[in-house]
Amino acid sequence: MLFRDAQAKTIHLKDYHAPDYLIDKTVLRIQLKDDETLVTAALSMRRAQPDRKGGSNELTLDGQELELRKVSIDNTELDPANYGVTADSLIISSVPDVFELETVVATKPQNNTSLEGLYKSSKMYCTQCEAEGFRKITYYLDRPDVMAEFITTIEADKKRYPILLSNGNPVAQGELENGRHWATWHDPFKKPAYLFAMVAGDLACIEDSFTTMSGRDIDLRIYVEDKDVDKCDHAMASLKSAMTWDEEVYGREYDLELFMVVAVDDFNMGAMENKGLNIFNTSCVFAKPETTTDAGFQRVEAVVAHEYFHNWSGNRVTCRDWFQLSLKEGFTVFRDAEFSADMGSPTVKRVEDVNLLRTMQFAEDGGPTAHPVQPASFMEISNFYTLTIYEKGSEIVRMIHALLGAEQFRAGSDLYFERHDGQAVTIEDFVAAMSEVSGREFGQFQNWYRQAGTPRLAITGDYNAADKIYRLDIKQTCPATPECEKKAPFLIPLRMGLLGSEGDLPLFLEGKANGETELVLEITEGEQTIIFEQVYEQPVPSFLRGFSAPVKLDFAYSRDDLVQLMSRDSDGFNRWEACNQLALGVLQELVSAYLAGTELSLDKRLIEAYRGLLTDPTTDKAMVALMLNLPTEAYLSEVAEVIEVEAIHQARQFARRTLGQVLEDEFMAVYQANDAQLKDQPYVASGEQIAMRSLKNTALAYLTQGGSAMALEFASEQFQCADNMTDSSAALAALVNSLAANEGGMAEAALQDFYQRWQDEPLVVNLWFQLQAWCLLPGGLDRVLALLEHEAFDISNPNKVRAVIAAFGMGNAINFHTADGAGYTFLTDQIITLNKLNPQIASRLVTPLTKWRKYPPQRAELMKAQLERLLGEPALSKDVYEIVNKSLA
Ligand code: B3K
Ligand code: ZN
Repeated sequence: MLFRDAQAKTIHLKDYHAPDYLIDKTVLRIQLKDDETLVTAALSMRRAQPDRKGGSNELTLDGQELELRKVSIDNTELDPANYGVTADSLIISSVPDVFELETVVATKPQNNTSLEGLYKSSKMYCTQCEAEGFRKITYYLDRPDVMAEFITTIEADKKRYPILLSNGNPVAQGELENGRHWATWHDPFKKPAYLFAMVAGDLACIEDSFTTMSGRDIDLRIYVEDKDVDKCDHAMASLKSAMTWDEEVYGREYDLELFMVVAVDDFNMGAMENKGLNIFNTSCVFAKPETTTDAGFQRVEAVVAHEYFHNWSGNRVTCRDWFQLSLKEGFTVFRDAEFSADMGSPTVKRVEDVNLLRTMQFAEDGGPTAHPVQPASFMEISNFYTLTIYEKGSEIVRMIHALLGAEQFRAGSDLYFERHDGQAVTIEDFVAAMSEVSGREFGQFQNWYRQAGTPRLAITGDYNAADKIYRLDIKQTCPATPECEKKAPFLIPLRMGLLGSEGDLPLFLEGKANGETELVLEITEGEQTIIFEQVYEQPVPSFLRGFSAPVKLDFAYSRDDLVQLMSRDSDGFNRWEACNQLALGVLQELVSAYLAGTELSLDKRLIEAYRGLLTDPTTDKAMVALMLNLPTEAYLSEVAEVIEVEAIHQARQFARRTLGQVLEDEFMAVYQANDAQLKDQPYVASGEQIAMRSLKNTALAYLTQGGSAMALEFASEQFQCADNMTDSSAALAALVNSLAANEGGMAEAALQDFYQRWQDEPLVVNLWFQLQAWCLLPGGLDRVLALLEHEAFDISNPNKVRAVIAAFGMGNAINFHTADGAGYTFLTDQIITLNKLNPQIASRLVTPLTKWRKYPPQRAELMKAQLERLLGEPALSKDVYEIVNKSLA
């Protein structure tokens, strides 16, 4: 048999055509053995349009890295003359209209380091098939619009693999000779191959049950290694909350008798929504106060919910092709965000999501890998599990929700699920359902799906006191992106209000009396003027409330306006945003001063605003903690024309230090008050406690940055006495980033202590790796090189790669972007190693280099040279090739 490398070719949405053949039923027998795994696939197939005249009878099945042992049609083995095998297909020259195809292939999951298809994670077998991994298990029509009923039998050694799982319901099991056993599973819901899953291992399980709204009892099981059973309660509780929420908010009930989650150590992303058998990265299942931070608890809740919600938005109604990926991902992210908002604080959740979007997705949208939410082409679909598909996709669904209102949106979602249940559909089908229930036309709105780039709204306001008129001139633009030079205007829902001295003013749009204090303007033109009448005082406008559209907005606020909005806007998100804008302006001013070589001085208005936050007991603690977080270096880089790494870093550090010093008493008081209050209560990951811990640890970070000796004592005492990982890791991070604590040996001692204590908990060791990779003190690359040599580091485990290599490349600019380019060479070395082991992970690591054009010439050249070095690598995976190639184009 001949193996060639699969060709890197571009696939276009416009070339989509429906499948020529369909698979009604897929019967799999998977025999797991130490040397090789045999997969027998019996597929009941038929021609999709039997009446169509002409056309060939040739059948092409997808398959990669498979060793074909046998192929037969209707029980007759085929002569090799009648089929051919390439690196990524099996071609049978002629097949009947209706037939049974049987193939037997051998694979070696024990050598599969790509973590795609069937592979081993520690001692267990597991699978990851989305998007195109099933073709590494057997020859198949591996595309989401081919949906089949699956019957799966797994056979393995009983002692080492007592648990055998697949999608659907268990139907039979039995013993075999030589200590082997088997189990058969049946999934009655037709599904694409990407939702297939199987697991074999020695697993313990925690069990619970859920009664659905129609009174059906569902068995819930979480399978983990025996040592981890004490870490699953939060995931189980989250699952039950998600099931209840989806019934209440979307009227969606679970459909099988059993819902299973399996946690594995080695996983390329967070989790996977396989029908009835979700497979999770342990990092998104395990949660225990001693080992998991508050952020970890929240992530588990969100990811468990996200995967569960896919049962409807993704599984029951799936994607026609991978250009429609955001159909399921954007919608499901929107669903999980609303769920998390309902479980905790909606404003906090919104601020967190908008921060991610504006920092990471806007950067993606402005760089060489920018792509529309419905891309027009791709080379490797794994590269399209992006912030654009997920986060911007969710923002688009949120805008539809805003335009329709909750009730019509629900009617639209009901229609969508009902009309397309059991089908593989498109983004247009989703929008059509929303359009139909509302009578709204979505023509222009769909530009959001088809055009990449972040639109910009430039607004000027003019108040005419004599006529009591406030006039807004709004201009929208969108920069060119690789796929499109000139953009058609977007429909931008701009939720807004006008703030007067006594609060929100009633709004009277020209010609229309309404008097509401908030409205959603629909911006549809390149240039648009809005006139408000009966405005009796000069207002301060509050735009984009709740961040009503994923755009950049320019309005020349004075710092005093921002201080006003920060304390008085009726919209919680915009109160945070005003603080964020105030801090951003101050930091940008410091960056300019640093570049000009002038002395840095911090605007008193920011200091006073922060003092107000720290001393006002009425402001929500979670909000205070959020507002005290200065815009990150990553965000400052995103909004900069040219990224001046050192200036950005020094400006921000200066602000942190100064605030820590000037407000030492206030930070101290906040630290002590919250610490004392928390000490009286047992740990719970509740919104209230999370806010207190976050506020207290933010205060601690400012204090240690400010150089307070007392703060180091607090940090050290907190590190030793904490009963939860949030406090313990925050204290450790404060020590690790403190020059004084490093010089005194305190930081090193704490690091050793921490490792000794947690070395048997891989996820905690990852936190330990990450906070060292993030350490901002000089010498970052040497520290990271040492971490790679550490006994606990393992480059074949994606979580470890993320904790060390990605954390350094994406979260430690000052150490990564040293002027000699050593960080770039280091990252490229790692990408080259990973390109062979795990192309998906390798490709993600290229991200920081893709932004090379935004850096000053010297650094840009060094980054570019490393991209060119990658391009010259022999045997570059499609994954890495596509990103590097686009970055250099
Ligand atoms: N659908 C999966 C992601 C699969 C990624 C494949 N490379 C997880 C999720 O979004 O729910
Ligand atoms: Zn998803």
